[in-house]
Amino acid sequence: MIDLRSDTVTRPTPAMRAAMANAAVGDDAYGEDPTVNKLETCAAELFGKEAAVFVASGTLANILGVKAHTQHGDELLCAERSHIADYELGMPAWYAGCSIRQVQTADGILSWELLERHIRPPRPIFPPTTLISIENPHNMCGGSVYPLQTIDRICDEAHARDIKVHMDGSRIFNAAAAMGIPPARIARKTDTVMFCLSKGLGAPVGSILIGTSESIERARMHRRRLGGAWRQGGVLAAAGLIALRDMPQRLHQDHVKAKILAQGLARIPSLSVDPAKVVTNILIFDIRDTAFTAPEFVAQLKARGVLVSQAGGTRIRMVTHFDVSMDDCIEALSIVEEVISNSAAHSGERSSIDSSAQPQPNCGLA
Ligand code: TLP
Repeated sequence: MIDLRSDTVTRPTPAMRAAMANAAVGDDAYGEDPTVNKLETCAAELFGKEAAVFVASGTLANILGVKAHTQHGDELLCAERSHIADYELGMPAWYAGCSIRQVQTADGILSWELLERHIRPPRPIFPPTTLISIENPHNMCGGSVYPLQTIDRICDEAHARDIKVHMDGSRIFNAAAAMGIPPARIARKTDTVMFCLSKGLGAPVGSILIGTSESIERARMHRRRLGGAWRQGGVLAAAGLIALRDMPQRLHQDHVKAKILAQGLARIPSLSVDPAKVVTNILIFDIRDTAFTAPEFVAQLKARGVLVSQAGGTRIRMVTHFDVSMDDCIEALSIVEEVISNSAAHSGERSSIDSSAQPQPNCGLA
């Protein structure tokens, strides 16, 4: 199978497995796991911030970020189709008691001008806007990346109004690779930033939330409340340290693969994708001009050994990573081409695969 569903499917490298086997560990609930401590210190230093906390998932890192900055009854702003709003089971509402206002954007990129009109003035009838969440890169908008000045301006204007800024930097190392700058520069003015070790960086488990000592203390308390405190978490943190050491410098290779895929797909007449917009490892294309529904298309590819995911409506997502080679991508392209030309040859006939009867590899995205 050529697995382009997500970079979450990457498996730990031999160096990670060796580090896990040999990790020095202790009870992290007592603050005594040396490897977890090392990973947290390393991540805080890497981002030039005071403190960091290692957690099980990006979803947990995001809700701890929200909880670090908000009170029940507050409102947070984010771009439409943000992960925090669409794919985290309503955690900001469920756990933090916050409503979410999603702001319409082109390509998932917020600007201060777009945000400003959604910020509630302080009146006794409005939920106070206390947090802005920036997803960078923006997953469901094809891995789009924020210009630095846009982030800096959002942070400056928000801070002037006592509003905090959290960055869902699940793939911030991809943004950094695309821009050729350190991730610390991207998140310099944000109050908290989280990133995932378990996506393009290849670690088996884990994400990190970074911020001030005070906000991270608050996050630690809520992590424990949610059952997320580690014991000998060093076994996992050891892989995270290798991920930070070995993987950021190879991410541009995944971006080249995504670009080549996008350029190939753009040459197939009934598919819509703009290769110029593919700057990281995610690409989303539209099959609305083909004979297929998204579940049918996904099933056709799966039957020929290519896994992709649905991204809503007639949109399909592919994500490149180190477990798919350039040759895999070229093969995936020719399989897509074959599926499309077969459907054109048999137009009128619907797919012979009963997609409703098959489990859909859509990662819950549609
Ligand atoms: N994204 C996953 C799926 O959940 C959709 C994927 O395959 O892309 N923020 C962003 C921007 C994400 O893309 C994800 C995961 C998360 C947060 C949550 O991370 P996890 O899955 O570790 O909870």
